[in-house]
Amino acid sequence: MIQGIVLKGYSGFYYVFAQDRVWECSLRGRFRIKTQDFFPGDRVSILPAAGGKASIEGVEPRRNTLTRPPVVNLDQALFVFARASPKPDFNFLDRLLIQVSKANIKPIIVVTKIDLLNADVEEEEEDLFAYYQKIDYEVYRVSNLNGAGIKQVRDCLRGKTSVLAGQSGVGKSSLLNAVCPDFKLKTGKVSNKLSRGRHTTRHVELMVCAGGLVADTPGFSSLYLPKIKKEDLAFYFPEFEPYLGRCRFSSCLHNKEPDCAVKEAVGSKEISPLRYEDYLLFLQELIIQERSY
Ligand SMILES: Nc1nc2c(ncn2[C@@H]2O[C@H](COP(=O)(O)OP(=O)(O)OP(=O)(O)O)[C@@H](O)[C@H]2O)c(=O)[nH]1
Ligand SMILES: [Mg+2]
Ligand SMILES: [Zn+2]
Repeated sequence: MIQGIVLKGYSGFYYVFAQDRVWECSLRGRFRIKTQDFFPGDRVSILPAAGGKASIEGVEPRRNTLTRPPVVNLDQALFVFARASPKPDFNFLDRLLIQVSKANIKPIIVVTKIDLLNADVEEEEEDLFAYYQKIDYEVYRVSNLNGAGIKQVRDCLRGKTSVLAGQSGVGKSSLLNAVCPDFKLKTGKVSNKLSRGRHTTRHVELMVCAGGLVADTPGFSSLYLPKIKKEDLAFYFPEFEPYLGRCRFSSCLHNKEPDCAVKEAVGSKEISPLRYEDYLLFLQELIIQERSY
C-alpha cells in the first residue's frame, strides 16, 4: 500500500499522485458500494495492480474543505489580482481572506501585470496592496509577461497544496504557465480565438507544479461570508487587533458606539478606511445572516 494525493476524478477513475508519478485508480469494495466521492487533495492509500494501475483502499480525514470549487487539505490559497485590467476588487479580496482564514488555509496575495505599472493605474490601488503587506499578509508582485517575481511564487508553492483563485482575466493560468513552463494551460487569448465562454478554466484538478500541488480554479464563486458570530468579525481584520479591548464598551462592534478605539484608528488612518468600510458591510451581512438561523 502506498500513500498518495488525489489530483482529480474523471469518468469513474481517480488520478492519484504517489511516489513521483500519477496512478489511474479505480474504486473497490466498500468505496464502490458507498459511491464515496473523493476530491482533489484527498490523502488516500492505494494498492498497485497490474498494468501500472491501482485501487483506492483508504482515505484520511480531511483537514479542511473548500466547496466551490471542491478541493480539500489545502495549505494555502493564492488570491490573484491584476494590478490593472481588470481593476482589483478589494471587497472581493476581503471576502476571500475571511473565507480561507475561517477554513484555516493560509492566504497569499499575488498581484499580476506589474508590467502595466505606469499605464493608467491609479496610485491608490498600489497603496492598498502595500497596506495588506503592512498588516502581515504575504504579497507577491509578478509579471507573467516578463517573468518578474515569478521565482518567489515558485518557491512558495514547493511542498504545499495550493489553490489559485481570482476574477476571470487576472492571469491565473498565465501565472501557472510562467511558474511551470511545461504546463501550457489555456489562457485568455486562446479562449477568445475559440470564442468559448468567459471562463477559460473549467474543471478543477490539482497539478504537480514547482514541487507542490496546485489547482487553477475558475474563481471562487461563493461570495457569501461563512457563518461567523458578529462579535468575532473583528478578529478577521488583523489590523484591528491592537485596538480591541480598548473601546469604552466591551461588547463594542465598532459601529455606532461612542469611544471606539477602532473608529479612532480609522480616523487617524492607522486602519484603512476602505477596509473599515468592508468591515461595516460584512457586519450588516452577518447580522442579517444571524436573523435567518
Ligand atoms: N500585461 C500582462 N498581461 C497578462 C499578465 N498575465 C496575464 N496576462 C494576460 O491577461 C489575459 C488573461 O490571462 P489568463 O491567464 O487567461 O487569466 P485567468 O485568470 O486564467 O482567466 P480565467 O481562466 O478566465 O479565470 C491574457 O490575455 C493574458 O495574456 C501579466 O502579468 N501582464
Ligand atoms: Mg484561466
Ligand atoms: Zn469599538
